[in-house]
Amino acid sequence: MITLGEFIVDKQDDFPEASGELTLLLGAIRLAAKVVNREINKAGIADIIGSTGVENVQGEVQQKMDLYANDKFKATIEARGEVCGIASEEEDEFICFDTERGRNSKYVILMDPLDGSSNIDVNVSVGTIFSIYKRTSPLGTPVQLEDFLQPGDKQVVAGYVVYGSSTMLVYTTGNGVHGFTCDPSLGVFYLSHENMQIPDNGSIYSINEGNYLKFPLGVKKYLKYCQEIDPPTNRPYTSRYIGSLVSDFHRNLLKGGIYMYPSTASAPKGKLRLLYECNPMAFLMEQAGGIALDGEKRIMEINPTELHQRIPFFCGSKNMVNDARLMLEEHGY
Ligand code: AHM
Ligand code: MG
Repeated sequence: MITLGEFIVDKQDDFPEASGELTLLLGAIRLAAKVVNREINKAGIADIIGSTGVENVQGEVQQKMDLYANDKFKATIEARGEVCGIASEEEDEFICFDTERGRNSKYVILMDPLDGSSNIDVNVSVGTIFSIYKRTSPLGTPVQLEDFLQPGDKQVVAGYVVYGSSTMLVYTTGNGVHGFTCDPSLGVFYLSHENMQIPDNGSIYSINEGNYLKFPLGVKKYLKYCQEIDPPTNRPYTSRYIGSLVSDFHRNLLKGGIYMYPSTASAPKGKLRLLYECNPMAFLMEQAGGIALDGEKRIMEINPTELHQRIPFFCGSKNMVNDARLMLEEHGY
């Protein structure tokens, strides 16, 4: 059995200029994930369920666990000192680690510390999503906004942790997607899913169908296509939607499927965040042989303009996303 730590060290040579910083950074993420996991498992008996009553910059009410996860990841990553700054879905602005060590670190990290957190109250899986880039500003200076506003194609590492019936950490460095399952008795992540590949065809579609009337015509047409009876193409597809991106993504990655969060009449840019959610998931999806689009363009080619930018998101099995793309192109999205 190979542990996550052993695997990361073993793969360090994938980076020509590897100096061990990424290895330490992934180690920090692994540690914070274990701490957050321990806390999530106590939901119901510890006072961590429910909202804080405080809204984040995007006008969403923060859950107690959102803040806990945000603080743990921030503190653990800062303590390891391998990044010059961090941007989080839970923070209004990016955080600059303006110390000698921080200024001389070459990476930035962006994260959604606890995605789908309202699901905790009802004992449903949630996740952490992270994305690492090399800074573009000079070493030795404080991190700048531009360091965080890079297209997804520049990601060095992306991954997620799913706190589910078992806890898994899945990541890519651009050499395939690898999944590790935590043995709770030892607190060790073991390699359980090497080189994950999404099937080219699937039979699951995942979308919040309650918004149907607010969807663009192309999305409505594609949903009707998913529901048509046509056994040779596996249709009707099965509808599966947890409302927890990491869990929905993880299931579709393993089984084959399409995940959609389109624009709606009331949210013209959709709901998901380009930097904290869509880019890391797009990197993982492409590495697993799938596709991730905003409806038309590759997610990872989009030049971000702001930290909390939202974008419509369509991702999953190659043939399913291509079918959707044709309908969006023809009828609008
Ligand atoms: P969050 O980052 O505030 O938790 O919101 C993101 C979540 C995703 O996990 C999930 O896919 C989506 O919101 C569900 O939204 P909706 O309830 O509109 O379907
Ligand atoms: Mg989120």
